[in-house]
Amino acid sequence: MALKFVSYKACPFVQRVAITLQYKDVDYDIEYIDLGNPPDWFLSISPLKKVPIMIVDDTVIFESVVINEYIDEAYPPTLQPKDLLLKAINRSWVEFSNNISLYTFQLTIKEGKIDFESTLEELLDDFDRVEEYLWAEPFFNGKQFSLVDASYAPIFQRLNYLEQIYKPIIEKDRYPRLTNWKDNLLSLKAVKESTVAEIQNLYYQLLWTRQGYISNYLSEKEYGKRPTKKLY
Ligand SMILES: N[C@@H](CCC(=O)N[C@@H](CS)C(=O)NCC(=O)O)C(=O)O
Repeated sequence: MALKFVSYKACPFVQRVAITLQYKDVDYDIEYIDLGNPPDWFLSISPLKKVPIMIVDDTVIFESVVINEYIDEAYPPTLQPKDLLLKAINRSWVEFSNNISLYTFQLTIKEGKIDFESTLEELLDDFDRVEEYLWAEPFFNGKQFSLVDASYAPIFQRLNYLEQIYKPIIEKDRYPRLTNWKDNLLSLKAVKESTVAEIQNLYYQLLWTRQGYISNYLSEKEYGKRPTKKLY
């Protein structure tokens, strides 16, 4: 089975699939595209015009959650719990991560301080829910790494980058279990090797390109004259 993974370097949805591939040590080819100027071949095969897509032999699958479940089942042993109810709960929290991922993205585009801070509050409220649920360590289900872990790690990585220019976001006093979980995930080899090496700089470049409120925490000296706002 040949896997061709179509990606964008800074995409958190791409990264959650890359983490699963890395963790399972699966062989794959990767092609990065420029989402600001997507190639025609990509537009013609990606139903939502979004990355990631995975081309399995000649078949295209899309949506990161679905791709991750496919990889998980096609390359055993599974990273999902055997117990059906626990597996459903895992899926629920993966779904919940999509919401958090959206807030994390919105933090990069909100223009004013008030909008930025209210998005941050919504994100923190979601993290309160996760903190209430978390019961295991080092990973979401305990010793066994899972697709839930793969889904949250890209979010934690980006928030970690934001914290380095802004101020603490996931504070240990409010989120003791979440903080441990985040640290355990960010130190994992499969997570570290799931992006291009220059991801942190690329992420800051993207903040600069998007020109949201948070870009005020980057300096013109380093990133050049303020550009016209773009998403990618
Ligand atoms: N629900 C999708 C979301 C994927 C997504 O939003 N990808 C972004 C890049 S991070 C994208 O391709 N955006 C292009 C566009 O919206 O035109 C998934 O989980 O795969």
